[in-house]
Amino acid sequence: MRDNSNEPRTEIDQPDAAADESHLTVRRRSLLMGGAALVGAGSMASFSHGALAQSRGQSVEVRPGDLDEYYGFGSSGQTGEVRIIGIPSMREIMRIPVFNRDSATGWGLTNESRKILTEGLLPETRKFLETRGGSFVNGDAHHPHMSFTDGTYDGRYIFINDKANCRIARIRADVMKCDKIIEIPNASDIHGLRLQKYPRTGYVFANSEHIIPIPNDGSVLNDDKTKYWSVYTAVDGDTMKVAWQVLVDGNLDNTDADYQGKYSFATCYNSEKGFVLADMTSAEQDWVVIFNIKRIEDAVKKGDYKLMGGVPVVDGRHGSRYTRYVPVSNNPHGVNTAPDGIHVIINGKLSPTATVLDVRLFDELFNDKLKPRDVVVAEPEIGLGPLHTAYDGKGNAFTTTFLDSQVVMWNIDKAKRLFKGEKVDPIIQKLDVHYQPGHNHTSMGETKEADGKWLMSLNKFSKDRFLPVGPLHPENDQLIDISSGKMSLVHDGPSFAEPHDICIVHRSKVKPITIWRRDDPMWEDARVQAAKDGVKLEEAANVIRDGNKVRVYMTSVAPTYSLDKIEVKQGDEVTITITNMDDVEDLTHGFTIVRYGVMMEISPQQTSSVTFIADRPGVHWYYCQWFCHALHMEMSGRLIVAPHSA
Ligand code: K7E
Ligand code: CUA
Ligand code: CA
Repeated sequence: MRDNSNEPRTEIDQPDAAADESHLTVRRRSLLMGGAALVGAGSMASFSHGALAQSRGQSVEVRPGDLDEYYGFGSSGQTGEVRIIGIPSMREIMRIPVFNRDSATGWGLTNESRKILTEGLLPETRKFLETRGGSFVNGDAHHPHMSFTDGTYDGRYIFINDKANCRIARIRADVMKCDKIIEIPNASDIHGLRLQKYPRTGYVFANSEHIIPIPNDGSVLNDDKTKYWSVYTAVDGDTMKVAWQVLVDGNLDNTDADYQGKYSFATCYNSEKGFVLADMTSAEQDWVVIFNIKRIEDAVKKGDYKLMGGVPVVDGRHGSRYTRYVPVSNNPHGVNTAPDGIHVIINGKLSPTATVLDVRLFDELFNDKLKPRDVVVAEPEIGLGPLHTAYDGKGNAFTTTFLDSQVVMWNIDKAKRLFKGEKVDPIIQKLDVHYQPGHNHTSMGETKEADGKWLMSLNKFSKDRFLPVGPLHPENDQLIDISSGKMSLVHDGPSFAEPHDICIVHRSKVKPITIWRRDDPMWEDARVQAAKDGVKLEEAANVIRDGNKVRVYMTSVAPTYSLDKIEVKQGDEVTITITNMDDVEDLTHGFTIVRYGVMMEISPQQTSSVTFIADRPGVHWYYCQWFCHALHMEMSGRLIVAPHSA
């Protein structure tokens, strides 16, 4: 049945209280709100008042004191951070600075964060940044994904790419802080990023989107496309080192992996190797490249690779044993593996179709028993501009159509039957979204535990959906209830530039700690230096002079620092290391030095440090910028910098 209605559902069903024990909080609420309130709620008007946004027993409302059922780990595009969104409330709970700078926490200023931001840079980049503050200050974060074990989220890490500066970052899910960032060699624009799902992550797969000369050292400056390449990268998620790369024909856009640990795949929109739009779209077809992980690993073991930029690069161009190229309609974009572990859907972008591959046929494809197009099992027409597909775990797919501004719900099995010639319509429903969606994502939908409850549509334009705020508009993240087997729009949420992708993780998978462990590796350098200085971080109140280097150690216990005065000389290189000895949940202190550009977070039991040149003489107050105590305003001290002449 086709349903082109744009309206949210208006009929209200009584919740199905017996359905799922694990979601009792939400369901009890629904029951409580049920009866009286909902009887009169069968109108559009009631729907737009969030309090009654209710459908088939799923409430979008999370009442005061209640918690969301899902974590959304969302990218922020050109903002360069990761955001944690509560779902279904759509409240932004936390921001995790990654590729950006952050004033609140001192990300990019503290020694701990500077180490993470710089240690994984390539030598030539480090040199380039020497006169630019040592690290990039921008990033373009697209694809956040939580690590997997056995096909589902395991709560260890979240990985994310930086398209702008070719990096991949890892976030620890126990403390929700970034702990590693590496730059990928031989690449331009690390874009698509997805993780090995089985047996575990394992590999972080990432695409170099734009073709470039390798090495890109100035020796090739012309338009000779035979000198320009893209590489597919597998990073070891445990060591955060490049395991191997594969040289491919064409370019690479998005990627995903299977549920068997055998294959990964990537879309190519520039098989033409064009340098301008007209050339990039000139071919009738581009392709999806399939990577045979086992064969590539064997090649690396046997030495069938070239060392380029310090990493092994396997030749995966046409004719290689390591890859297969499956032609699909011109300029595809997203590639998404279904939770059934069988189907992989390529989204057509320029073509109104989605192409469905069956991973069970890939063995025979690699043994040359099948031709590339033989692994295509359906190619339904979806609408204009299909970009990304999400799943409900019940055999249905949800594809965003950028040009139509819709999410299209369709049935994979029916699409296969149609492909075989049967007269069936795979389209179930088309829902207008506001406006121009990129990614969409379902709850647990990129795991084998897809639960078919919520769908988020990450829309690129918001136009008239929010109060006007000037020429720059927010994006619009919309929440759609899919629990009834139909889509109904339940929430609009503005977001700052620019969510591309989100993974929606059930809260049972994530177990963050609330107080740092004193033996955390994050401040290992501070620990080592303190030991050399004979200082105990936990009891510190020391100023140690070492030539023109001054190392200051103190603790914070609300509402005081262990030192209320620090005396140094103009020109000294000062390192201030503070350990927060409060071990009360939520008791974060800060440290800010006035007119010195110094500010950092020190959460319970954390050690943070910052190094700066004390080149401004005078009296400079330092204070705690994180409200911590009734006497928080008084939590301060003076940095006294004696001028050269004194
Ligand atoms: Cu479609 Cu970078 Cu995943 Cu944006 S990408 S939409
Ligand atoms: Cu310590 Cu505010
Ligand atoms: Ca093309």
